[in-house]
Amino acid sequence: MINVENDIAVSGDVRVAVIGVGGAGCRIASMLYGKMSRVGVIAINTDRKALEETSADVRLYICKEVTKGLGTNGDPALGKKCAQIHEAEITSAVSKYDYAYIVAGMGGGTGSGAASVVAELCDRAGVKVGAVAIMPFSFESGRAVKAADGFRALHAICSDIVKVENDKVLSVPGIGSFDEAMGLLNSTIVKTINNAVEDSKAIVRNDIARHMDGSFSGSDVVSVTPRIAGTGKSH
Ligand SMILES: Nc1nc2c(ncn2[C@@H]2O[C@H](COP(=O)(O)OP(=O)(O)OP(=O)(O)O)[C@@H](O)[C@H]2O)c(=O)[nH]1
Ligand SMILES: [Mg+2]
Repeated sequence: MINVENDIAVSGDVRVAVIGVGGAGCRIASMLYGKMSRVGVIAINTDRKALEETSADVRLYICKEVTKGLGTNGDPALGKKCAQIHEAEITSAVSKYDYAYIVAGMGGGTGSGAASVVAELCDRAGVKVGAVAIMPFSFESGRAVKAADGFRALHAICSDIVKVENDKVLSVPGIGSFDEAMGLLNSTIVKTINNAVEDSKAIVRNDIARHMDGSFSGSDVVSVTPRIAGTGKSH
């Protein structure tokens, strides 16, 4: 067995990006910005104002021609089209990384439609890609089917995907307000991504190691199921 830590010193740092797509994704991206060492934050949105309020290393506005800067108003086909129109910029932003972690809310238009396009562009650029998909509350009417479709499209590209069910927070005892519920959800998602990023670094290291030594048997990225009250992962 070779020493992975020594090899990474030779191979250089693993470059990881977190990519927030849509309103929820960009909110989480902002929360992570500046909090993780040597991790790039990319924010992608169809909503110009929300994007301007997002903290990130790179902010990609998609796209004036189609949405007039106001988001997709819940239309995943529009979200998908906007990401496709901006394919070149997205590819250029992601391609300097080894691993990207996409975070997006499902059930609206931008996250549901654009996240899988972003994942595919990462994949095509040779960037390993994982995702956190935030599923809507069941009381948000008309979102379940769009969310399920968006999740399926994303999962088709990312085997490494964490599904966060917003609904789960409703059964956490002692939550007094909606803001408190969102705060708990978002801080849990931030911790989950932090853990995932660390895992990703290890996984990419393992991959590098595997290329360098055929006997190395590092496992590939696994499919994970979230536990909303913690940051642990069950396989
Ligand atoms: N946990 C969490 N969920 C959120 C947050 N904001 C939105 N969501 C969830 O994510 C789903 C999608 O919402 P957005 O991310 O705002 O939608 P979008 O991708 O910007 O789509 P459009 O605005 O329709 O173009 C919502 O139905 C909510 O359930 C957030 O800050 N935290
Ligand atoms: Mg939006």
